[in-house]
Amino acid sequence: MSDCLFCRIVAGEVPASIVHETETTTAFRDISPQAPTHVVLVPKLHSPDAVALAAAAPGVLDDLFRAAGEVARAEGLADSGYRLLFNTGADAGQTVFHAHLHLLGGRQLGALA
Ligand code: IU
Repeated sequence: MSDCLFCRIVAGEVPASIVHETETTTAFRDISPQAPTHVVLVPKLHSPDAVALAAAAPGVLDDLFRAAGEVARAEGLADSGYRLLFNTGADAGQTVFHAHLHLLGGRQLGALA
């Protein structure tokens, strides 16, 4: 989708600090990090949120989690731990309506609100 920011990052039309890429997934550093490591993992396939992605292409959702494990290992977080989360819908704080998995780590994370 030409008006979707994350589609444009996946296409290389908008710059991003890409840390990992697979056939189905692009991962880049969040522009406004909420933790020492904050990576956003984005399916190349456009889907508005994670639940829609699960319905449309469950294998791509699997790929996202596999890629998250690889990023966590590369960032040195595999032993200390990290948080994976999908904001789904406006009340959850989703601002970009292209499914994406947040990976946060590098500090003790607080309880979820
Ligand atoms: P959210 O779950 O939809 O709130 O997450 C969107 C994230 O995308 C958010 O953490 C932003 O900081 C991040 N982001 C980005 O990394 N690069 C951008 O150009 C824009 C948003 I706009």
